[in-house]
Amino acid sequence: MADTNNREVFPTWNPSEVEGIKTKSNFLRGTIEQGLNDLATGAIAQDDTQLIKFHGSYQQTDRDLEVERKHKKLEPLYSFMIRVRIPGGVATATQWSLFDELAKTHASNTLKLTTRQAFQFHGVIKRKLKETMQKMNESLLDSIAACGDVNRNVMCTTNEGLSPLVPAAYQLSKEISDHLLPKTTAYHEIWLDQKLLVSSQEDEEPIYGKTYLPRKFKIAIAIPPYNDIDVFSNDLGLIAIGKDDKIEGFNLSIGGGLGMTFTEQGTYPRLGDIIGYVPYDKTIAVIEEVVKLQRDYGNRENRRMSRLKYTIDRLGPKEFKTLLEQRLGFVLDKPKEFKLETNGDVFGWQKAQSGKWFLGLFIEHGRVKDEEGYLLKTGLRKIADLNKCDFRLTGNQGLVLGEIADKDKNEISALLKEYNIWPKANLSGARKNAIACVALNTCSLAFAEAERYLPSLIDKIDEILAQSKLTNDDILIRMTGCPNGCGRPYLGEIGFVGRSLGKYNMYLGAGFAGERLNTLYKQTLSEHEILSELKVLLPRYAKERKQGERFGDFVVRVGIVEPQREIQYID
Ligand code: SRM
Ligand code: SF4
Repeated sequence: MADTNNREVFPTWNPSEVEGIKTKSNFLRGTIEQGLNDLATGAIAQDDTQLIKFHGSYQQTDRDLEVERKHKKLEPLYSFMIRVRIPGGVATATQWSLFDELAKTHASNTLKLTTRQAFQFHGVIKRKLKETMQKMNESLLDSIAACGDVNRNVMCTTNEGLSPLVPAAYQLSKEISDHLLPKTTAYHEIWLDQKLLVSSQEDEEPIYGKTYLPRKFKIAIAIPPYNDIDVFSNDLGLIAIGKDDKIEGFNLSIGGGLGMTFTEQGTYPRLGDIIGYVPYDKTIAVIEEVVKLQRDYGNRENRRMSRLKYTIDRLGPKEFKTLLEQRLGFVLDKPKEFKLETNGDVFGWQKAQSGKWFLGLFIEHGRVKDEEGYLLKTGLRKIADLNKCDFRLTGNQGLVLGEIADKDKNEISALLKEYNIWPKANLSGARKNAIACVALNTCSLAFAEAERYLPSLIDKIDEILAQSKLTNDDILIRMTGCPNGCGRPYLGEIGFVGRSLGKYNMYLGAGFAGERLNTLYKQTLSEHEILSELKVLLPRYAKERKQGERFGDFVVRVGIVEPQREIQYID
């Protein structure tokens, strides 16, 4: 069958290499276990580097040392990143303390809070990988399906100070995560030494099947007016509709995804389309069917074209919706009205309906570490060791201390002050809202710096902002080291995407609430060129903006960039 452009809508795929690896992996086992015991190399077998992702880990190299080690004829300095599965990003104080310790003893002595509310350990050497996994599991958190071609960490606003709907949404995020967890026992066998009573061939994956999904799958829950989890950048987004503390249902968005490849025509960032409203009790059934449609119709040949967004655009959004409704056996209701106002974090103290306090903190690009004059990691550890709050990761690489009783507020505040964590003076609106992906030196796909560079660029941008009296204005700046979009740069009012070392494409004009993508403005700019552009754009914004107008809306209104389409509704 072909669509109106004569493209095959239901082609027969010539399976990619990764599909082959999954097929013969015996439900994600491969030879990972044997590879861990091979001490002649710091690496694991090539095929297993694909499989280990499903277990929440990536094999990486220290890219700073690439040239030097090659010169010395040494193999690259291999290590592993571990990503923890933690729906809604909520960790107990005990878990934080343990992770802090594990980072010190088994990893690079930093914790990375990711853009999907997860923890990452970097720099775990092969010899310590299993032990790290085991210790992490002792804290009752695991890394199953934190990466790989399955449903990833389910995101959800978890700052209870913002809305009484948060507890119900958080509960659902855990249920979705559990429901879509792979059923293979490979993880428990390999990492936790739990041998099976039955043969491993008995494994079954009722939702995913033997070859899992064609590609990663992402789900997030937004609670209007907050969109701090960027709901439209997810394969499947749920926008909560509720009353008091009860969620009645969700508007359903499908087909979001930000990754693209410079050299691959036909790849693009895309925001999800809203296709209807789902009552609360049918939510998991609907999610499962969307996942299964992607399983059955997703591209298994070209991994760069295999996310749900491409499946939907190939089939047609309306046709996809019809297929979904046929499988569900009912028609989706019309979407309900909602309004999103911001995709940034809310900082400072908020009191929840429960009477407990929640405090939004700024953690620059989610990197928890100690450095001279700023002992962030030590300070947060001291707070965790009190065991008087929990730790909630945000979708903007930030942190919320939660569930603080009135009686404990002063003690926690005193520690935050002692370690200069909160209140934090001299934070511009641009710095507070900035996101940067990991990039160098661990990410194998990075063309340019992001996390290690953006703070110094913002120092310079801050000077321009100060001259235009914009220091306190919230402006969303997002930077990534490549076009894959991990820091959601296409949703920045100003987005920087790495092209090569020191050079970035600059994007402008995303909506402040994550409802409109930005547009490519200039290509391969150096720092000097970026600052020259901003020296014109920011003063002009200060002078010509309308009352309350956001920077992203301004650059679109005055014609500096063409607007991208806003989110669409599919009838
Ligand atoms: Fe990402 C691949 C880091 C959120 C799109 N991402 C990677 C890898 C694993 C590189 C690799 O494949 O070798 C990066 C590891 C770097 C490192 O050293 O830690 C990486 N992604 C991250 C994190 C840690 C960025 C951060 O600084 O916070 C985020 C971890 C999220 C999590 O906890 O699960 C992260 N990645 C995202 C997001 C944002 C989101 O999900 O909200 C996106 C864009 C949304 C989307 O998926 O479309 C994103 N990552 C990608 C892609 C492009 C996927 C695509 O469809 O084209 C890749 C490359 C790939 O999958 O082949 C990628
Ligand atoms: Fe790596 Fe690119 Fe993702 Fe940044 S956006 S973490 S450079 S894959």
